Parts: sequence; C-alpha cells; structure tokens
Amino acid sequence: MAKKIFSGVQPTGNLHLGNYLGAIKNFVELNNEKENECVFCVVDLHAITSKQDPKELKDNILETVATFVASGINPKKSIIFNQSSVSAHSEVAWILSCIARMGWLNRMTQFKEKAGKDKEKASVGLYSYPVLMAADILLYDSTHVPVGDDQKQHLELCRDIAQKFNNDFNVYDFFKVPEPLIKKEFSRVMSLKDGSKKMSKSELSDQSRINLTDSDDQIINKIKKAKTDPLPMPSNINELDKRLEAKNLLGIYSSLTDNTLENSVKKFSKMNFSDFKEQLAKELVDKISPISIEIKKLLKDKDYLNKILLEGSEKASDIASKKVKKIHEIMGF
Ligand code: AQP
Repeated sequence: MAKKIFSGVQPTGNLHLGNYLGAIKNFVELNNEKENECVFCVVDLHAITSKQDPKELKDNILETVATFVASGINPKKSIIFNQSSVSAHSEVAWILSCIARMGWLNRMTQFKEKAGKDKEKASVGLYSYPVLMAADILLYDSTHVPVGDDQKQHLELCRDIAQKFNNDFNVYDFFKVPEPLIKKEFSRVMSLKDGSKKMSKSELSDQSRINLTDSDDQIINKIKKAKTDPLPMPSNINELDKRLEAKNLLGIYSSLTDNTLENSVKKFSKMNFSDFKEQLAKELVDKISPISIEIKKLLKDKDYLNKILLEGSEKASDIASKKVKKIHEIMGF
C-alpha cells in the first residue's frame, strides 16, 4: 500500500551512525519503494531550540541535505526541504499548541533529559518542540513516520493532538493519525563509550560516536577503542540485557548487515572481542566510507544543494498551504 512518509533531521552537525541506522537508512528504503510519497525535512526550526551559530547552522543545513543524498535519497523522487522555508510549520505549530495540553507535554521525557536540572533556563521552544513536530507531520497528511526509538513518545503526542483536533472541531479524519515506523529489534544506537547512553551529536567525546564524515582510520580506531567487557562474546541472546556494550556492537553489526541479532550472536559466539571488532570495523568502513566520500563531494557543489532545497520548498509549500487554508476554514479565521 502507498505510504505518505514524513521525517526530519536537525541540522545540528555531527550526523552519526545513530541518525543513519535509526532514521536515514529507513528513509532510503522508503524512498526506494516506488509507490511511496516521501517528504524529508531539515528541521532547522527545531535546531534553534538550543543556541546555534548562524554561520554554522547554514553550513549544517547543507551538510544534512548532502547526507540525505549521499545516503541514497533521490531528490527527484522525494521532497527534501528546510523547515524554516515553509512558514506553515510555525503557524500550525501555534494552532496545535492551543490544542495540546500542558499535562501531555509535561510527560515528555526528552525535555526532562535535555533541560537537565535547570529547567527554568531551558527555552520555551525546547518545551514545545513536540508540538512543532506534530505540525510538521500533520501538514503533509503523513501516514507513516520513520524515526529512532527516542522519538516514539513525541509521535504518540502527535497522534493525540491529531485526534483531539478532529474531535474538537468535528472533522473526522481531517488530520491523519500517523503510524511510527521504528525498527523492532535495534532501534537505538548507543554510545561507544557507555552502552546505557544514546549515541548523540551533542556528546562532548567524539570517541562516543561514528560520524558519517569519519575517515576509514577514524572508524577503525573508534571501534578498536569502543568499550566492551572482559568476557568473550556472548553465546546466547539472553545475556545481552546485562552486557549493554556487547549488545550495542552486535546490534550495529546486525543492522548494517540486515541480519537478526540472534544470528549475529550465533555467528560471533565466544569469539574474542578484538576479532569481532575487526569484522565490525570492516563492515562499517564498507557501508559508511562511500557515504562519507559522497558527502564531501556534494559539499563542494553548494549550488546543487541549494537548488534541491529550493525545489523541495516549492513543492512542500504547495502541499502545506492547501492544508493551512482548510485549517483556517475549520477554525473560523
Ligand atoms: N542514537 C540513536 N539511535 C537511533 N536513532 C537515533 N536518532 C538520533 N539518535 C539516534 C534518530 O535520528 C533522527 C534525527 O535525529 P535528530 O537530529 O532530529 O535529533 P536528535 O535525536 O536530537 O539527535 P541527537 O544526536 O540525539 O542530538 P542531541 O545530541 O542534540 O540529542 C531521529 O529520527 C532520531 O530518532
């Protein structure tokens, strides 16, 4: 069945293996299914929920587009654009913030994690970010949203907002209630330094993540130094919940090779970590290196990347403005 896909990535630099395996790899697969209509957004309005340097933000927007294309998203088939170029996103976010309830937002764990102890100093935008995300998704009548596991709660909020709007205004099925597309088995790539923490762009240690622009040597070194435990490789999948670093590395291997975790456990059962790491590094270099080379090549042609954004913005504006017109009618504006 044809799906309407929407997803976004923040242009906050350091795009990493977690972004790739949790999101972008799925974008490519969905883009390749002939009947799907895909919209992939560089969510620059989300990026400014924490302070951004304007020059770096501009560069990071283009780097995110380059990463999409280098990973295999075809800009002729999918819409690629940046969020701030379609003003409907901000407008509808305001309208939906009058639908969403404080109690719902207060439950969002990502805000609690990102705001940390000093909630008073977090921006209002960081708090209301999931409402903007709902606007992004609902504007395009999206049926499916491919995201990493960390976004599951925001997707549930988006569904609640859509349903409340439809009920409040008696407009059955006006906002489509989207389904999350989250990999079942390995949906969260963890830090190479700590198997209990998400691999993240903002983590200070570069050793904690594989960046999509890392060289082969950097990838090999980071895997060599990745944290493990003193035991040989697990021989049973049930051991993994207690051996988080082994679980993460085996998960990365399985995801890269499109294999199940169970098969990977069998394959490397009782092996030394160093032998396994050699094979993992080889797999990573095989998959990430061509992307890294292509990103660097594309970044030399900024005109091409800007053209993709411009064409994408026009197409996205066209869809979004029609939806906004209908929202205005429903609201009585
Ligand atoms: N570690 C991860 N494992 C699986 N999926 C992940 N994603 C991010 N990290 C992981 C998924 O990547 C998509 C784009 O993420 P984003 O750039 O919009 O925002 P993020 O989740 O805030 O990324 P980071 O790296 O975690 O940034 P910081 O350091 O700022 O917190 C999303 O689909 C996300 O699920």
